[in-house]
Amino acid sequence: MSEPYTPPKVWKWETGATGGFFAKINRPIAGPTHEKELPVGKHPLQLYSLGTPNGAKVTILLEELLAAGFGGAEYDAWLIRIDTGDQFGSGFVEINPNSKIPALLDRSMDPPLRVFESGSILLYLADKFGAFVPHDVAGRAECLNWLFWQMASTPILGGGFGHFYAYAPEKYEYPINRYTMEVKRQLDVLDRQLADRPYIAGEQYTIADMAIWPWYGGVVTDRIYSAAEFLEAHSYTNVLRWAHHIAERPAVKRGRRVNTAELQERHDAGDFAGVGGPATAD
Ligand SMILES: N[C@@H](CCC(=O)N[C@@H](CS)C(=O)NCC(=O)O)C(=O)O
Repeated sequence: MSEPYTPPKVWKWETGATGGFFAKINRPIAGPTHEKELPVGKHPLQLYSLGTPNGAKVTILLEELLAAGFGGAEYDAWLIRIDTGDQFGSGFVEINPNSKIPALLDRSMDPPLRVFESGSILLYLADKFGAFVPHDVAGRAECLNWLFWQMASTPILGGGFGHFYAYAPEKYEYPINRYTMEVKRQLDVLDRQLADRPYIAGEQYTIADMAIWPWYGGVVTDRIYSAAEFLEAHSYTNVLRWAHHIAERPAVKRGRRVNTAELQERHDAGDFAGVGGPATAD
């Protein structure tokens, strides 16, 4: 157990007090810190993002849409460096008052439409192109059940477990135990769901898979948090089978690379050439 802490009557912001990896960007107030216009490219869809699991959800969907023949899904993806505070620039805050990637601007309409929150962006794009979300009422409801499950559950995985297991300046037993318990329960929820269906929402690959895979697929295949052994990831056999299967999709391979160190910006399919191999059609 760490030292007991008695909270003061009123919490005060002391820079650096939260410690850890995010100490220099965390702050208790919203709004912009500086003036900065966002760049605009040639396509109607402008994405401002970073290649984290939340960012990858959207670039995977955009690459899947393009692979499925929806040319209107062509997009410019601009890098938002959250470690240096790009998310607090005035232009970014205008399209996402919550200052978090990913954020999308659809310039195919006048005035341009802003979309923020990764789940909202996935649903917006899936509806816009009529793809990767089932058309029947029951199928759509099940897909959205799991999309919203991801949005609600993952803060426990990332902000809870991932923070205390991987990023906190010291290891504390209490939060690690608390969040490990819940993350293992979530992995078991997924494992049971995937026991008798190939994809999260049933027979069809949907935005629910695209939302869940970067996080939970990342944990079981040890891409994020280096916690696969700690969590006994090998025991979630259905999640592992699903995670490996989705990882093989060419659009997923492309989407994962966007806004990372190897491909900081993406403006057309040609940008993938020479980055982990050419951009092939699915
Ligand atoms: N619920 C949001 C979460 C987005 C989020 O947490 N983004 C992180 C990177 S993965 C971010 O931009 N962090 C910057 C910050 O907190 O200042 C979503 O799904 O879009």
